[in-house]
Amino acid sequence: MAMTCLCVGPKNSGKTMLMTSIQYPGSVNFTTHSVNTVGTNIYTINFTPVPNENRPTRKNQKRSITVRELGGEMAVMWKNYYAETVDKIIFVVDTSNLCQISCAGVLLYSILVEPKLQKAKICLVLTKMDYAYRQMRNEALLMLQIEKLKKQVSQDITIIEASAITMEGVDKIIEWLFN
Ligand SMILES: Nc1nc2c(ncn2[C@@H]2O[C@H](COP(=O)(O)OP(=O)(O)OP(=O)(O)O)[C@@H](O)[C@H]2O)c(=O)[nH]1
Ligand SMILES: [Mg+2]
Repeated sequence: MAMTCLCVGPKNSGKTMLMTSIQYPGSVNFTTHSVNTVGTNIYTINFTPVPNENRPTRKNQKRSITVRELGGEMAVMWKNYYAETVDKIIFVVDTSNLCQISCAGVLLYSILVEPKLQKAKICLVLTKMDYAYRQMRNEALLMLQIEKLKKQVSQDITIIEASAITMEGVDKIIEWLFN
């Protein structure tokens, strides 16, 4: 069965920019504008395995994954996309938005307790790390109450720092997607 991957997070947290920079490397820079996602966006992420003698590529290895972004504007409707078939969730948090981080933690918690999403793997992306006034990883994780949250939920949570502008973390997100 095809893998389903969702990309969620508060409005303006940077989902569209991040997914666009992953889909089309080099297409996003500091002059790029984005519009709020009304409804959902679909991204096709391709994976080109680097030839490696020690790690032969498997014949049936997935080369392309589709990710569906759910706009922050329609958070009340995200539930319609939750299903047992969702195996990966990218949750995007804006580290430059101090006011939004704690709310993002509550939003993340509400996803993690969703009965249909108990088997999903979670990638928590701390984005906009290119901003000088961002929260650092540890402060952001503290505000999100990650340690407390991890004790209460069953899912595997991978934390990646990223930026759509500098492409920091993009490789790690792709690796996580295809693993
Ligand atoms: N400096 C910087 N700005 C970013 C980055 N990612 C997004 N932005 C800016 O943040 C704003 C919102 O980005 P979007 O990617 O549209 O946010 P979104 O999460 O898709 O928002 P919704 O679709 O409304 O849920 C835009 O003005 C972007 O220019 C980043 O990595 N660095
Ligand atoms: Mg968007």
